[in-house]
Amino acid sequence: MLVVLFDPDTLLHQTVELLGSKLIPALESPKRLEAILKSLRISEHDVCTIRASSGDRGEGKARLFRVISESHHNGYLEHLRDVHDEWVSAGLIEQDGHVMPECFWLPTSTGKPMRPPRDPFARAGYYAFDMSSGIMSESYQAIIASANLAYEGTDMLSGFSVNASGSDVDTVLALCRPPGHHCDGRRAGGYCYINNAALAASTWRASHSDAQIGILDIDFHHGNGTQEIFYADPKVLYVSIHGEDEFPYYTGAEDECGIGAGEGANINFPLKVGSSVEEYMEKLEQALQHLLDFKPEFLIVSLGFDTYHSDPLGHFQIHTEDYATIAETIRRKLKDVPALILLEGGYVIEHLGANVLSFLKGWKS
Ligand code: Q9C
Ligand code: ZN
Repeated sequence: MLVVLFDPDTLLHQTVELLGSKLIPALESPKRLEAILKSLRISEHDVCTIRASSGDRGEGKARLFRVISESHHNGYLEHLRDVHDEWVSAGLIEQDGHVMPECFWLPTSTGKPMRPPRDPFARAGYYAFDMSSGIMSESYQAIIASANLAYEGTDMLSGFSVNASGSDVDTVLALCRPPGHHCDGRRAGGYCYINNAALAASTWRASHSDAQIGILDIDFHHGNGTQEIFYADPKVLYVSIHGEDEFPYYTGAEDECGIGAGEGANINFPLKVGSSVEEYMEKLEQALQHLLDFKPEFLIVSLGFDTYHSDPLGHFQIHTEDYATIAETIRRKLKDVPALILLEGGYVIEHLGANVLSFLKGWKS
């Protein structure tokens, strides 16, 4: 059985980004989720609404934060929570303003370690790597709601058993926003603030120690954050198919294979801009073979619809019906592996709903 998870608090985050030299409303907007929800409702697909912000204030929340802390720095999490208020108190912005970085941390020859500046204005550039990760008054609430969907979704799946003695939920689609795969645990970027995939992996491990976990990242962009977090980890296989030389520009090459004990557990498939669905499917088959050989007991799919042919931030020749083929191919190859599907990017609002429905149809076929 497949469950779709949604938290209305994820709609609260709405910020700006730098495009060229203009500050514009971020393409990663609440309208994306509204479009997806509308399509799901029209097709009478059940959507399960859960709220990070209600009820469970005690042990559940504490557990969520414990798991988030495994892959995210405490100073960074405090920054996400506090920086907007600090900027308002310092008179840098009004309540309805947006925190944006000015100067980023950069490596120097001094040998001095990275250290967060005390000044909250300066600090924005220490905890971010680009200007697509603004912070407004309700960002933090949405960021936690988004992360909580990954956390709760993983919990729902951890009771799954193939021989029907446990739960029959074998797939969860978590309608996360903001997305997660560009966040490396100490820097926001590419619309991402908490790495939802890393959080899901930590959540799974809390009840299945030593588990082999597979991550398939099929957002158009390379998931630099997820790669970074698991780069030395032999128990997590990260496999990504993404646009070559595209954002985030500095990662995603084929020769990035992992390090130390994690060598071999990181596989990148950069694909030329403008690639056809045939070229895409060829890479997908290879990616899935690697995942199958790894024998994961839990699969995380970072799913972006910015591979869509007319996406403003992506450049593959993929159409609505292709998402069914992609989903069916993943499911056929990795059947019986409980799967958490996390929404990442995808910016053509008018077609997002249809693309999600197509993916779900293929997954269930
Ligand atoms: N500023 C995801 O798809 N930069 N992130 C775009 C205009 C950010 C994409 C260029 C692209 C981020 C999750
Ligand atoms: Zn993307």
